[in-house]
Amino acid sequence: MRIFIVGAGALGLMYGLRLARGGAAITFVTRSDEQASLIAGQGGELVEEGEQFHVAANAVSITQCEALREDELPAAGDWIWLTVKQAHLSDELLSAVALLSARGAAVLCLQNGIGHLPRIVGALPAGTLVVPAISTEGALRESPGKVRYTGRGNLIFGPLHPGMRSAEEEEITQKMLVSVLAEAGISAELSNQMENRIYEKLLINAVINPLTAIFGVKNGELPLHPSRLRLMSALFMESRAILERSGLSEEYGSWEKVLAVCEATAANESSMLRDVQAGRTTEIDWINGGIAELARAAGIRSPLNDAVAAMVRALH
Ligand code: KPL
Repeated sequence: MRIFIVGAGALGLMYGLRLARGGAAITFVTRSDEQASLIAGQGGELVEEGEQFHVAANAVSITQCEALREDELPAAGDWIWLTVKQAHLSDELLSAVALLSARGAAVLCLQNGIGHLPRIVGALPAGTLVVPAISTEGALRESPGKVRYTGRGNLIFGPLHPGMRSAEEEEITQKMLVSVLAEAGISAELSNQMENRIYEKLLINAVINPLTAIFGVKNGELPLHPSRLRLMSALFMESRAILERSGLSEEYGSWEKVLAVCEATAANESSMLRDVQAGRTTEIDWINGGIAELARAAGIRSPLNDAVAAMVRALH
């Protein structure tokens, strides 16, 4: 099984280098030609538990995909991991993924927020196995070829809607990936509750990400101040009510879970705070903007989600 990692940001680089180190056949498909030549020429650096590992890997850029030979392209049984952020899911990038998936490879989607899956499915060849995933692992990219693995977590994936292939074939494809991941020491879980998992992650991101970005604090600092805690709680209640109307089950997405994530990632800056600090586009439109969309579709109001979305947009 070959794995093509589209996007070599923090998450893509962290998974790709850990997998390559574990012996998996990895090709990075980067957004820039420069990053592809850097990784292909010098390999990547993975910092894990205070140790630094040099890892060799193949790399091409999305514009170079068209020049790949038939035998270099992914085929049935291979995987394409889409690790770019929502803002980078451009038409150009999706055309490259369509080319890569034309011979039957499955596509794993690791985006935060909602709204991207129908777009991805629509851009890929009919019948492509598109699998949503969420990651609770921590990674910090220190340079285009170097990543620090900052927090052990889990990769959870599974079918969202029955695909065009048989359920049995889909299950085998996904179980094979779990075993390749296990060989590289990556803990993965197959779930048939992906809608709940995606909404639960969305709820956590909808509370922690905009508020850490607005207040400029680390995840662990957010609940420490009483007025910030009240704001967190109000944003949680509004978001939870909207997501429940959209199908979130009671067992997923509790207030305790949000606080537990703040504690488990206490020393981290949220991805949204990092984006704001680096002057990058944030994922606000797909997180709180996505919840506001769901609210509109259900005919309910979302004043706090609208407010934090407007404030975060004003920050960049
Ligand atoms: O997923 C995250 C993010 O920063 O985007 C959390 C869970 C908030 C951890 O930082």
